[in-house]
Amino acid sequence: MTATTHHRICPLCEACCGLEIKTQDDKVISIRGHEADVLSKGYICPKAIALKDLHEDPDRLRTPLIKRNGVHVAATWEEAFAEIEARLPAVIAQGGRNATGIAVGNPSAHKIGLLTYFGKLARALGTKNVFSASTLDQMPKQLASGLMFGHWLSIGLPDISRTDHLLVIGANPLASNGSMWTVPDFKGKAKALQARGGKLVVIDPRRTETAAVADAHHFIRPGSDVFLLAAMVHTLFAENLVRLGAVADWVQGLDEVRQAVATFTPEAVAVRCGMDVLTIKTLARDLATAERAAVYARIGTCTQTYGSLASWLVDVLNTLTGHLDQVGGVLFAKPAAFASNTAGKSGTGKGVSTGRHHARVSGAPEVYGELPITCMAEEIETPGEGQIRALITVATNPVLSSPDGPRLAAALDTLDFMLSFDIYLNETTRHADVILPGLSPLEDMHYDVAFPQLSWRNHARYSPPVFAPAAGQPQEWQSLLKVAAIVQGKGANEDADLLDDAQFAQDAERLFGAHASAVVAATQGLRGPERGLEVALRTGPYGDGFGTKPSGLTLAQVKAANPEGGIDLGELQPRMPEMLRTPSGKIELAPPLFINDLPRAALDLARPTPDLVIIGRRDVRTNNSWMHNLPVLAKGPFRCTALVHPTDAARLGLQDGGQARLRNGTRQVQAQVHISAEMMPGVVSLPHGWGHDLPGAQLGVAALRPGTNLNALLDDQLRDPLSGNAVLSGVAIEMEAVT
Ligand SMILES: Nc1nc2c(c(=O)[nH]1)N[C@H]1C(S)=C(S)[C@@H](COP(=O)(O)OP(=O)(O)OC[C@H]3O[C@@H](n4cnc5c(=O)[nH]c(N)nc54)[C@H](O)[C@@H]3O)O[C@H]1N2
Ligand SMILES: Nc1nc2c(c(=O)[nH]1)N[C@H]1C(S)=C(S)[C@@H](COP(=O)(O)OP(=O)(O)OC[C@H]3O[C@@H](n4cnc5c(=O)[nH]c(N)nc54)[C@H](O)[C@@H]3O)O[C@H]1N2
Ligand code: SF4
Ligand SMILES: [Mo]
Repeated sequence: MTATTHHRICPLCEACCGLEIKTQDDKVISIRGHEADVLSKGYICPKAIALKDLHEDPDRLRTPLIKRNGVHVAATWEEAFAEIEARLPAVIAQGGRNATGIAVGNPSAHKIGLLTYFGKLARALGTKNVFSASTLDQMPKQLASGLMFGHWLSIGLPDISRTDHLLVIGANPLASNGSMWTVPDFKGKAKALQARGGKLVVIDPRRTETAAVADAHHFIRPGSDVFLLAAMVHTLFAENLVRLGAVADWVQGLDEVRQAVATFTPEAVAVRCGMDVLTIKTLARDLATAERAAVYARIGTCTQTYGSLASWLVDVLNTLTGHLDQVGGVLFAKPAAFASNTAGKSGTGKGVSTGRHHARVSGAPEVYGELPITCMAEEIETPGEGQIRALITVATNPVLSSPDGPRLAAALDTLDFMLSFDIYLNETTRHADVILPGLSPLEDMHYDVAFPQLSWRNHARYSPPVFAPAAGQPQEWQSLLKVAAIVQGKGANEDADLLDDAQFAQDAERLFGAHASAVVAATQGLRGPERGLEVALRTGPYGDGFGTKPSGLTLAQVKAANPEGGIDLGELQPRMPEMLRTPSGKIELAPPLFINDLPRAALDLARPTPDLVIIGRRDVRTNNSWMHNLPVLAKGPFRCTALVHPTDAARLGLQDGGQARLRNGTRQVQAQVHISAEMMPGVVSLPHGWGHDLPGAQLGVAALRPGTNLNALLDDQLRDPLSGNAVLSGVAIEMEAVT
């Protein structure tokens, strides 16, 4: 038998590398980087190889499970949908739509079926209790970008191949491979930057893998980025370094920003940041005087109580130094499909707002259609109208991923019904009454919906399935539609394809009016996400407009380009003011929500800082909570260690390799200590996504070295009040040796 070669985008992280996968019969025989891939040019990390383990993992679910007498048993698809029909509508009948909740997690961003069909189920439920991993992650960045530029996914991206100066704050792309920035082989691109005389500067409470290759690294006290950034902005004004450059005509709010940062002098913030005054000033001056420079900040700056302020100030800095929308500065992608900032009227739009409704218990405002995921436990626990009695989880494991996992786990057990779309019986899905498994990524076609909006280069890449799914196994979008139909009272026996056809006809009517029937006719033979993709590509900025621009893109062309690594649409280009979707048609430099929140931060400056705080950590061989069951990644040194600076270890009597108890109020966990001068003194680092020792899960490999659940230590009540994002970083803890 000869091997067959396939090309597929890796679905495991935001780098979205192009893979070359060789198969023989139904076996994967090799996985390598696809050299011709227009985005990743052959780069991969060790996780790509683990796709084989994932595909073959005996613990990966292939049939639905139903919980009977406390035990999960295999069921047919008919039985599973019948069980859902028997139990879910009853909850809605009794408690109304808000008696349901739905939570969606990280892998859905990497599956076009989940990403484009999740919303259909959420809309069918009609609940305001919609949660996602976004409020454990990047919601502050999305809120800041939304208020400044008019859309939630208008994210400024460093033009890494042409910049001379890159300031990285609270991100470790050498381990994470980039986030809110699809930039495969960050290391290679950073080296090229340095080779042409440019500088990489890193600000992080740990001397990370990225810091190790940087030209300069500065420690910062966790949670104090807002102070550093405000003081840098202050310095630009104080030293007359503000240059708006080419975007000057579009900027609104300069004076408000100047006034708002007036008290945040470098002298006022230095102690709080753990940095010296000159360093803060130099960071600002270097940024202002570099011809081509960019500030990139990520999860470390988001998962704090001032996450939105910090995210906003990052783009204030980019704007005030003349680097926004500049080649070699910060640019906006122009993706081929699905981008709201390429649709509708150009240069102006509805903008974004928050607080259209509020969480029932905490009163937290809705942001981007969601409530904070850290409100989920109390929304389940607290009686009254709108109490969540049925929960649907879609590709999420909040018992490990979200603060106070033990509290959430206990709450899940009190639900009347829980349904999980997941591929494992794990720490969260063990609580589900029904689990509907998705396909292996190798059985799924794919096109990235979100990441081309965040990519270092414009492109269009389509991945056909490598293997056909097992007979009778539905695609996840089909299962989502079936459950939506059950919720809508159509019963469990509707055909998913017919449901999809009906829905598509309706959507086409809404979107294309008089042309709807022509669009339906032009997409004959396609279904599901693939049909949505065809419409998005053809009506997108490079599309053929269904024949009105005959040389434009179609799905057929993107498919045909798969063996040669997709279609390259070139380097990012300046897009002002066309990409703006703010009501004013301006870059909103001073959104009132942020200006009004700065005094909260100013008050905080006076408070004492704790002796010991905890932060997270990522390792290239892990991914959040769900890849510890894959043998190729699980082997090697134990990674769930608590890194402690030598002076802290000495002060606390901790031994390298020994066990320590970490305490936050009444919450406590135990972890293995690793003494490391990488850490800023006073800061401990423990990775998240571990703790695979809970009963009822089926994760044979992960359970061998379960590690510690960092989120069992964190408080679900700590949030950024503007974005609802959880505080995962800089939380005060105590630590003691366990003998
Ligand atoms: N303390 C702390 N906590 C954190 C973070 C941190 O830095 N510190 N990071 C946060 C961040 S950034 C994120 S994004 C969240 C992630 O948190 P989650 O969104 O909960 O994601 P994971 O923990 O990766 O869990 C993914 C789930 O999806 C399932 N899954 C995998 N593939 C598929 C599939 O194809 N279909 C379906 N249906 N299910 C699938 C897995 O089995 C698993 O249950 O964690 C957050 N939690
Ligand atoms: N290998 C691997 N890759 C991943 C993931 C994974 O789990 N493993 N998860 C994926 C996901 S879901 C995401 S969202 C991305 C995240 O991608 P990144 O944002 O690059 O995530 P991290 O590697 O956690 O880097 C965050 C850095 O912030 C630092 N930090 C912590 N607190 C603070 C603070 O208060 N201020 C500052 N300035 N820095 C701080 C930490 O020390 C850490 O080095 O990674 C993705 N890629
Ligand atoms: S960096 Fe690794 S996990 Fe991320 S997309 Fe590339 S190969 Fe996959
Ligand atoms: Mo994330």
